[in-house]
Amino acid sequence: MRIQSLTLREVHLKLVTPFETSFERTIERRIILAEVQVDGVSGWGECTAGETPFYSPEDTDTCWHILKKYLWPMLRGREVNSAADIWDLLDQVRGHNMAKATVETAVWDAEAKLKRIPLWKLIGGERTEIPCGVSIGIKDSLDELSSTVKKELAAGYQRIKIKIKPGKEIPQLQRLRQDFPNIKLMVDANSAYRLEDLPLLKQLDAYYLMMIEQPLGWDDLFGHLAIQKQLHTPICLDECIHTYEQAEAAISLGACKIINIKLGRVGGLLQAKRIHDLCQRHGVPVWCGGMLESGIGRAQNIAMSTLANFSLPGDVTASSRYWHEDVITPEVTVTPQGTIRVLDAPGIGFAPRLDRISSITVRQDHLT
Ligand code: OSB
Ligand code: MG
Repeated sequence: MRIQSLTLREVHLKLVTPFETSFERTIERRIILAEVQVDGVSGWGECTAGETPFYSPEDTDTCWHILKKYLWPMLRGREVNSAADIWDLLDQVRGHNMAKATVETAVWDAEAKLKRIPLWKLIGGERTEIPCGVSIGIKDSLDELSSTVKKELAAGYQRIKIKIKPGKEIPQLQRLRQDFPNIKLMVDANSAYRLEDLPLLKQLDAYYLMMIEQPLGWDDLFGHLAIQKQLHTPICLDECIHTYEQAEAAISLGACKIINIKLGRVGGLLQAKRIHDLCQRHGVPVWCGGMLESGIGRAQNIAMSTLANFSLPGDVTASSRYWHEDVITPEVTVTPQGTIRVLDAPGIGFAPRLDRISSITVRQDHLT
């Protein structure tokens, strides 16, 4: 396969509902879409970096810069046997996993299209239906939180995750357990707590949560180990896991019992699969995290979620929860049972809507 060109487009998309985490409130996304030309076929990938470096070190602009200045020159005109070769070609660049995943996932889509098979089959996926949960942002009032949970449960979603931060956890959990005693419930702190908050984190054990996601610092494996020893509730790591080696360290130290895998954060599908396989060997379940993706990233997430050890409901949900109009056709929909049925069309299986994409593109670069 010969890598012929890369088109980067920055698109702006306004969320249907603003999304608030412990670190910021997002109203509009600035997303880079990558279209790579391989042997005359287009493959599509999405950059999952945020608008700020407040979740992880990359942002939309660092990704554009790294892709254009360093990653593309390492790939331009190259002959590869598979998208599995891309990661090693980019080895000289340290970190910048979200920038790397943008182009790597696009080459996977192109390879699957060239082979006329769905991407999920190309990577060895097994599930034809994937379980879905929702991630609910921090709300101003308990009534608003409770009614949002009620609406998502009615839509069929199998588990509820709420974002928390100091002072916005105990009253929220008390209310939700009062209104919904038996649902599958979990929390995500996005690194809002410190080791000294252990007494408070211990109180969370009373709400029989499936897991507590990333309570401590984004690079603090040792702290998570210290609190996991003191908690009954499993810790799930998100921000801490950027590499296979970090996943290995987290598992062997006992810093977590569950891992959230995000394609961008780990550098693409090859690394995601390696971490998935490692977790599977150690009996650590994984699930697919979300980054408020447009349809392209969502489709990539669906393909990854078909791997066997994605046994817990992920944060991959219907297009309409995020966008008035998505950039793909068909849009992603969820069954009344809270699952997404995997498509059998070649590649990511959802077609980019070029007219819609060009109408929301604010900058574009065609690299050859
Ligand atoms: O920590 O999982 C996270 C969104 C932005 C940044 C970080 C996270 C999230 C989410 C949203 O939880 C998940 C989704 O895409 O619905
Ligand atoms: Mg998270």
